[in-house]
Amino acid sequence: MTRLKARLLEKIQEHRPRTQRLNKEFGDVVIDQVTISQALGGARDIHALVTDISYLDYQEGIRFRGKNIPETFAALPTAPGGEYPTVESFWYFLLTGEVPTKEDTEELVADFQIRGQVPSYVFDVIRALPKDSHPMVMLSAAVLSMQKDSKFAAAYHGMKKNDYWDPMFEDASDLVARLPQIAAFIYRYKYKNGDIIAPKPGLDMGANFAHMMGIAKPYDDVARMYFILHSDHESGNVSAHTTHLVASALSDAYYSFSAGLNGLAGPLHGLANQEVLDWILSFQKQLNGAEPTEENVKKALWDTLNSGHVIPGYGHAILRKTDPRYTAQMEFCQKHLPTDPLFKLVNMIYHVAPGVLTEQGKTKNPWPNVDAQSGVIQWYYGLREYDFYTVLFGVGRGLGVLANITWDRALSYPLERPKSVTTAMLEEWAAKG
Ligand code: AMX
Repeated sequence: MTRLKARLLEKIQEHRPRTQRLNKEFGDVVIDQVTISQALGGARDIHALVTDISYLDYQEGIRFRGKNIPETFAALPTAPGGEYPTVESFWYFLLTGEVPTKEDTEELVADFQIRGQVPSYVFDVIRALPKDSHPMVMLSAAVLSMQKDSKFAAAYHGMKKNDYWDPMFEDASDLVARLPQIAAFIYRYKYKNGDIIAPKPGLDMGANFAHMMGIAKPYDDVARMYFILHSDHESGNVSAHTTHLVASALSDAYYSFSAGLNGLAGPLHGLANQEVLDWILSFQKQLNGAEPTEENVKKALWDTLNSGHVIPGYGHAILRKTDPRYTAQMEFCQKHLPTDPLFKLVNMIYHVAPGVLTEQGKTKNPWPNVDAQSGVIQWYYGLREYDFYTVLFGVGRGLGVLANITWDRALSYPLERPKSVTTAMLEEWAAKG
């Protein structure tokens, strides 16, 4: 058993009595009420999910295991020769809530090299798809194709409920370790004439991803930062919730995460990073060589709103301020690409868009989310095929949602099954006031 798995088991054993006691002794305590608007409005903000892996505060933004983004980056061991933590150490942290030692991390990096070997049939599945399939289709199909080797599915009939977490952890770890190679394969297959770069033994996940993508330093740090920032945003967002919901039927990690990726591929969720770049490029095209100014940015934003579209990269279902994931990436840009014209334009949009959205008066949050800033960095380092950006989000999101479903099985969270009502029932309740 690896050090991570042994520590995770201790953590699970420590935690189980807390959940069991709450359920048994305090099960009737009311924690929320549901309004008609919430029932009709996408269950927005109903407190009905439990996760300890991350928590999203309306004002402050995300905390991973109690630490905000700067604290997370500062606490975890940095990769050799890099400025950001290894993704492996973050995986340990998400699963256990503890900062790993150097030995823990080294063992995990080595473990991921073994787990990370992608079966060759996965590449056959990707190649069998039409080449103009969206890269998210390729990623989701590749993940799903590995279901036949699920350790959870194989062990299910002979297992006790208390042991479900074990093969779920194994599947989750295998998946997390394989995602970067699958993503890099999709990129090089689709956009680089199939000139695939094999993984290099001995590198951590960020460095290996940069290597397989064929992008030089500091892209290893970009990858580490990107995967960590996109990992988790508590469990109610579409990709996390879908993964959790599907896993609640005791579907294994492959079925569950593939479903979560399909939700991430929606333009209101993870596809927004692609939409942001698309918006910026069509705006630049309209300028026809003229300099962007606050006036023409403002006009373009209003044109988007007036044509009935959303401004991608702005707004959030829960957050009510600038997303700290946006800020973390902006700080990276200020350090590494301060004079880049695209970064300057994104900054200009940041100065103008919140005012425009406030004036329009519809959105509850006029501030930028993670997707408003992320594409600029990728563009700068030469990754300009922006329909690939959501795949990067997906690799990162795997860390959070797969840690979550491992804990779902550890704590025996049951089948999820909220109750529907009819419109007539809502009308009856409305009449009663
Ligand atoms: N541009 C224009 N209108 C917006 C808007 C934006 N960026 N954000 C919200 N609105 C509108 C909504 O469409 C809604 O209009 P409606 O009443 O006509 O339906 C109204 O404002 C109220 O919405 P809200 O309560 O503020 O937001 P929400 O919880 O319904 O939706 C989100 C949240 C993210 C889907 C929305 O802000 C949006 O569409 N943003 C643009 C897409 C985007 O950036 N998505 C990425 C989010 C982060 C992520 O998951 N990766």
